[in-house]
Formats: sequence, structure tokens, C-alpha cells
Amino acid sequence: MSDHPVFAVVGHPNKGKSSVVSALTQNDQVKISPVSGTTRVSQRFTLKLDNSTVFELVDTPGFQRANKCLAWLNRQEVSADQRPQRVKEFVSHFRETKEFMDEVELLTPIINGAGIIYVVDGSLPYSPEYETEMEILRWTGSPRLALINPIGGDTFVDQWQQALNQYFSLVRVFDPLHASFDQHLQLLRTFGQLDTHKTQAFDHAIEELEHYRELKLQQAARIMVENLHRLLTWQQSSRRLEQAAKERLNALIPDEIARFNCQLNQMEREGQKQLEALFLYHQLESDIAQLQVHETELMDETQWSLWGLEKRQLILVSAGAGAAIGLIADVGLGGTSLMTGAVSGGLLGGISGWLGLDWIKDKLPAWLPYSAEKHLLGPVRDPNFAFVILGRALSHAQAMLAHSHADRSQLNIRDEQLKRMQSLELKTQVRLLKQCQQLRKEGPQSKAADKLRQWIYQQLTA
Ligand SMILES: Nc1nc2c(ncn2[C@@H]2O[C@H](COP(=O)(O)OP(=O)(O)OP(=O)(O)O)[C@@H](O)[C@H]2O)c(=O)[nH]1
Ligand SMILES: [Mg+2]
Repeated sequence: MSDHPVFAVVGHPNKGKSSVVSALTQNDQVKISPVSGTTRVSQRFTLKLDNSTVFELVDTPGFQRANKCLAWLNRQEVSADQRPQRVKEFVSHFRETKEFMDEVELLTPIINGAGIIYVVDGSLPYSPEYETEMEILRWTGSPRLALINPIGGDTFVDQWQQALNQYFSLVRVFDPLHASFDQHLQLLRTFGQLDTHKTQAFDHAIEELEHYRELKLQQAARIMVENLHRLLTWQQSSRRLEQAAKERLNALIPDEIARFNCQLNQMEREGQKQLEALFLYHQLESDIAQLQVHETELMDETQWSLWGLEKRQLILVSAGAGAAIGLIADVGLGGTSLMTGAVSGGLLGGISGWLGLDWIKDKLPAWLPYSAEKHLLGPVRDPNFAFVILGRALSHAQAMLAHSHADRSQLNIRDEQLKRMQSLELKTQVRLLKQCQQLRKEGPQSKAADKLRQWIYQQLTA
């Protein structure tokens, strides 16, 4: 026997057995589908901590011929002490035949020492047809826990509880699609009680699991600040703009801006993917719209103020943080004269004598400076940009953390998340903007970066 606990997850077809396995082992590769009979052979999944296995769950097919199975077991009169042996006889008798494929598959791990986790659906009424399955499981004599999965609501949970209490020493309600991390831990502690010899070791492993989660969240905050820094400082080598100015090639400009935008998007998505990999999501898609900055004006309602701050807020916050005065003045004027403000703020770096500048400045969006000396486009100069990036990163991370590994649907970034940066206190917004400005200047090793990481970590654990 392995030195970690092993549990077989069993029950009727289509009751969420695979979903329970997927959620608890944090494995999004477990096969789950609305089609009854999806799982045909038993498959083992483990939850590992570094390289050691905390526990193992065996995903099994549902009972198909429970009545016939129990009838076979009953064919010989056996006393209670001989029942586990009788179940073993059943498995070896039918192992090579096709007659009881599903029952053989699901009973094999149990007779090999696995504890039992029996899954039922709490939204459907209890009915005596389940008694046959529960009776067979009782015959095995193995430690047993029942899980009521409220697939479509909890209407019949109490009824189930009454029935299950008679067959199982422990009965719990667990929703694999919506349970929080704390609820996972609670359930795992219950697993530990099933095997009394290992309860202490198991409790210890669960503590480590909790600690490991904290470390991962800290790591997530680090990744998010690094990515924020990358986006805030992104500059793209754009020699083509000079050529465009010389030859008055209008068409090149939108091309360069689109390329810039595409890079921002890619960097943002890479940051999200790093987080997904850290938390073991391999096939997550989200409904968050792409970060679209190329065609928008500084204060475009649909993108910038959607994720970032509203215009009025941004003026207040920028003033509080001492952000580039030119920018604020221009925001106040409605954004049209922004480029003048940007030039007077020195953003274009002493190249006002360059002839192509006037031509280019009319073509580039206000938030996107161009250094003709260095042939560099960017970085984005809008103070709202930091809020947009932070808001989007946090929304993605929180939605991901709340998304069960058993949930095969898209990551849903809820509407109320859009306003998250706007609903912070003014003093928090000012502090964040200052820290982002420092992060841009001093990099991810700075004190400001530390403060940002701490704040993000708090948000993720709130
Ligand atoms: N809404 C909701 N759906 C669930 C829940 N648990 C499972 N489901 C859905 O129910 C269907 C069956 O889930 P599975 O985990 O594949 O069930 P199973 O018991 O392994 O099914 P078989 O392998 O076919 O016996 C899937 O479409 C799941 O997404 C739940 O808690 N809530
Ligand atoms: Mg299954």
C-alpha cells in the first residue's frame, strides 16, 4: 500500500464524481461531461505538494448493474465478517468478463485498500434504488464518506442526509464547482478522519497545503507587479515612423500603433498565463475583452475609464500624486491639446527641432509618445494606464482563483469587477498611482514595487 491516503470516488453515473476528483486534485484534465457514463475506466489522480503526494483520488465509472451485483453477492449465505471477502470474490470472478465491467472497475481500488467517497446529487429526491449501491459499499467494510453534491440546488439535501447517515460514518455537503479553498481544506480534514491511523499525518499535510497556497499567492503578486512594470515601461523600436514622416506615408502610422498595441496585449496575456500555470489551469479561456488601446483617445469611455478611473477621478488622483502637470491640464481641456502638454513636459525628449515631428504628432494618439532620437515608440503616458492594467490583472486573478478546476466553462469576469479601481478610496488611488510611477522609474526591486505586491496580495486574499 502507498503511504498516502487513497480514496475511490464512486456513485451513480453523472452525479459529479469526476468533478469532485477534478476540483480536489486541482486538475483540469479530468474528463467531465453532461453525458452519463463519461468515465468508463478507473483513473488515478493525485494532489502533490512539491514532489510528495498528499492524497490520491480514483475516478471511477458509475454503478450500472448494482441490483444484479448485490444479487450475486447474496447468492451465497455469508456472515457479516465474510462479506468483504465475498466482494473480492465478485471482482476476481468477473474481472475477465464484460458482464460487470463498471462494478469491477469501481470496486477494484476499494478492495485494494482505498477509502470510499460516495457522491450523490442533493437536488434530486432520495430513492431506494440507491440502497443497493450503498449496501454493496457497506459489504466492502471500507471506511466510507458520503458527499452530497447540490448539482441543481439543495432541495433534497436533508432527505439524503437521513438516508446516508445509516450507511456512512461521515456525510458532508460539497459543491465541486463552487467550493472555496477553505471548504476544500475542511473536506480534506474529513478525509483524514476516515483513516484514523493517518489522521495526524494528513492534518499536517493539509497545513502545508495551506501554507503552500499562501506562497503561491505571494508569487502571483510578484508576477503581477513584474508584468505591470513591463507594460508601464514598454517601448517599441519604430524606425519606420521616421521613414513614414520623411515620405509622408500615412498608412505606416496605424500599422506601428497596432503593432504597439499587439505587444501590450501579448504581454498582458502572458502575465495571465503565468498565473494560470502557477495555479495549474491548462485550458482556461476568459471572456475579458482584449486590451484595446490603439484607436482610443486618452479618455475614451469604453476602454480606459471602464477599467481604470473616470475622468474626474483621474484629475483628482493625478493632482494628488503629482503626475505630469501637462497631462492633467490637457485632461481638463478635454484631451485635445494633450500633445502640446506632453511636449512642454519634455516627453518627446528635446527633439522639437526635428522636422517630421509636427507631422507625426498629429498622427499619433495623445497617450503615445515618440522619441525621434532613439526611434522609440512609448511608453504609454496616460496615468490611467496603470489603473487599467491593475484592474484587469486583479479581475482576472480573482476570477481564476474562484474558478473550480472542475468548471469547464469560460472564466467569467463579472461586470461589477469593471468598476473595481474606481471604487477604491481616493487616498488609495493616489498612493497606487505614486507607487506605479515609482515602479516605472525604479523597477520591480524598488520599495514601491514591494508596497504594490503587498497591496495586490491583500486583494487576492480578501
Ligand atoms: N451546476 C453543477 N453542475 C455540476 C456539478 N457537479 C457536476 N456537474 C455537472 O454534471 C455533469 C456530470 O459531471 P461529472 O463530474 O462528469 O459526473 P460523473 O459522476 O463523473 O459522471 P460519469 O462519469 O458519467 O458517471 C457535468 O456536466 C458537470 O459539469 C455541480 O456541483 N453543479
Ligand atoms: Mg465521471
